[in-house]
Amino acid sequence: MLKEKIENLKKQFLAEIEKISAQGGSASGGRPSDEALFELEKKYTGRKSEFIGILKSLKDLSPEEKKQIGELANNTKNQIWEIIKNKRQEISENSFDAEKEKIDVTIPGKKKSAGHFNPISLVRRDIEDIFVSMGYEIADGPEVETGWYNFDALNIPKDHPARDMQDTFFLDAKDGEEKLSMRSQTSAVQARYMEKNKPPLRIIVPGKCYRREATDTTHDHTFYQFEALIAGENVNVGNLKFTAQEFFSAFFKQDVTVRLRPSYFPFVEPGFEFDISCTVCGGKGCRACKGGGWLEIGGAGMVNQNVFVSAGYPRNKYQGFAWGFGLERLAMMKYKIDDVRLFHSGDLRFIKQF
Ligand code: FA5
Repeated sequence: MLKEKIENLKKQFLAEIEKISAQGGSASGGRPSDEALFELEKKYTGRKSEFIGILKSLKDLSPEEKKQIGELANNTKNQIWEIIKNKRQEISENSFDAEKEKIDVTIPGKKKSAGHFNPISLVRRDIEDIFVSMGYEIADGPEVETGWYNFDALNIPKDHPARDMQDTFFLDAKDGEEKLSMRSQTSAVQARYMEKNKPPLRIIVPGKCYRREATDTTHDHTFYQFEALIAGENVNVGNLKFTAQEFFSAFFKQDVTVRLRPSYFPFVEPGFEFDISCTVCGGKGCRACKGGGWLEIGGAGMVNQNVFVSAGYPRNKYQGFAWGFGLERLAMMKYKIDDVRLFHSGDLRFIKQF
């Protein structure tokens, strides 16, 4: 009886595996699905299967029958497992489904977004290209600065009111140590560079500056300046004006006129506020220049002899000019941006426009 039951179960199993293989469809090459195989295995050899029930009932048989039927049951179970194992093997070896995996080459591809430069970097690179082509070197200095380089060497003594013109972020210091500050102007690099280099020299210093500002559309706590410094034996205000004019015309790709207005910076003598003709209206007067035709860019002047002396040069041997222009201000004009705070806001909607 048991013998027939086992043989019937085997026949039934073989019929079923044939059926689920056919259901896999011709595209599958007559292979059942993984799930169907799993179900079949459970049905025939799982803990609650009829087959296991038969094996359990062997204990009630005579030793002779137990041996005979037990052997048959075990062999049949192993055959079932072997068949299932082979089917699984076939599935994993032939899992490529041409129908499912065919590629439609006419579907438009997904565009990968490559990174791009922040407008500050674009402007900085433009500036560097123009000055390198004019024979200038690009210099650099630390953003955390000593009082000496940020102020003293620039002819701004300890209690001079000029220090108040630039509200500065100071870092904590241990007792007896100097309080360092975040550089408030790229002019701090002037003495650093001159200590190590003798005239004639021509440098620009594009870099970050920090000030404790009540921010508004034209003032941020973090911003870029680019300093220019030139020193030699025959340098005059005419050189300053000409160089600046050449630069701005190249930068804005249009004729730009510059205007110097007398102003005060302790590190230059004479000192100027530096304006350029409005790049939006060409100087006729518009909203961007508030009708005046001029835009203020930064400070400039002839290097004060005290600065040369601080850097170790002899007094009155050399002349030089220097300026410190706002880099964001140039970017704002070039790209028609109306709020300086956008540059460092981290707002991707803004940045992605460039
Ligand atoms: C200076 O910083 C001088 N060191 C410039 C200088 C250099 C004069 C060499 C003479 C010789 P001032 O504080 O005006 O000057 O700043 C120069 C320019 O930096 C400003 O005209 C403006 O374009 C930019 N700037 C200054 N403060 C800010 C700010 N908070 N946010 C954005 N731009 C600023």
